[in-house]
Amino acid sequence: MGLLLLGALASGLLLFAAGTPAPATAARIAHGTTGLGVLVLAPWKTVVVLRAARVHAASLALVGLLAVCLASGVVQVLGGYGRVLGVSPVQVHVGSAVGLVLLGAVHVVRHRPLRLSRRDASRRRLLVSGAFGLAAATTWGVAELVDRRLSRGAATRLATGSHRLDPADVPATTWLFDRVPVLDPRAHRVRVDGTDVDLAALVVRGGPVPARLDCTSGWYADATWTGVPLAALLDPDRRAAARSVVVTSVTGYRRRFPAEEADRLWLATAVEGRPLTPGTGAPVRLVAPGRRGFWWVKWVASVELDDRPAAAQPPFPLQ
Ligand SMILES: Nc1nc2c(c(=O)[nH]1)N[C@H]1C(S)=C(S)[C@@H](COP(=O)(O)O)O[C@H]1N2
Ligand SMILES: [Mo]
Repeated sequence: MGLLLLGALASGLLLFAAGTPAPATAARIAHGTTGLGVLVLAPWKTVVVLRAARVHAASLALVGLLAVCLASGVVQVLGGYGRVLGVSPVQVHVGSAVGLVLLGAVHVVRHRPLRLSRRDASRRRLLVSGAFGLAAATTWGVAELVDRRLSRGAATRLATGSHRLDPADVPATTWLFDRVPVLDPRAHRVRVDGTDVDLAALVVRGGPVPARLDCTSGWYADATWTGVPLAALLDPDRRAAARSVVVTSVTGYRRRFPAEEADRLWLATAVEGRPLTPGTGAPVRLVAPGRRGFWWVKWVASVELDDRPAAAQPPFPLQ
């Protein structure tokens, strides 16, 4: 059970980071398989917990969080995208998973994990575990096929698991704690490698950029943005000498990209022919096709070249 939970956690993190179909598919198969394994073992584990001589509050919380986490995962897959009281199933799923990680750490410290004995590693045990894994993977595959045949859900689901939304229905989304600022488009300047660029200059140079915004909260939308590639705004020699390019919002939210990606990143001022709204990043936001939504920095204040590698940042934003 512990190994399955660790597997589900690791594959869930990979699925959250994946922006392109191949890694997303691999992560989704692993997440679906380990998740199903946990789902099957959970009732049995719950009985073990409740039968214990002394039931700790922490154990009950663990069981409860696991139930919420599993249920919200199933709802995300089968139920399509929707929000209840402003939260989506994936947000509940990830929130309860974070809670599980914290409580799980306490649990491991309290009850020193049982040492793996010779018996645990016996051939028979390994065969049984292998067969269980195979059965979980097969069940996941069959469930996926059935869902694809029967429901409208799977047909519009991406490799990352996100459900399709019309660009007009996209909710203004922030990562964790960021707030929507309201900026004056005429006064706004973007500092690009030390030089101020005003909005009119960006609007004039903007071209159409069809791109898919795939948010980790469970939806995606295809839309055509109007934008200028970062590469067109940067000096080629300075860009060639830099290792990363950092895009920072007026709010302080920022993401760092490899410098050579600058021709695949756009500063956008409009979407579907209309200027951006405050919620969607007005007056200017980043469009980063092939990267998950949290890379698409809104309310861009600056674009800076830097010597540090693109990996010199937390894998997910903290703001
Ligand atoms: N400054 C800033 N930019 C941000 C975020 C944020 O919290 N702050 N959230 C990101 C996330 S998680 C997503 S999915 C997209 C959402 O863009 P939208 O609101 O236009 O749909 O913006 C990204 N850009
Ligand atoms: Mo997002």
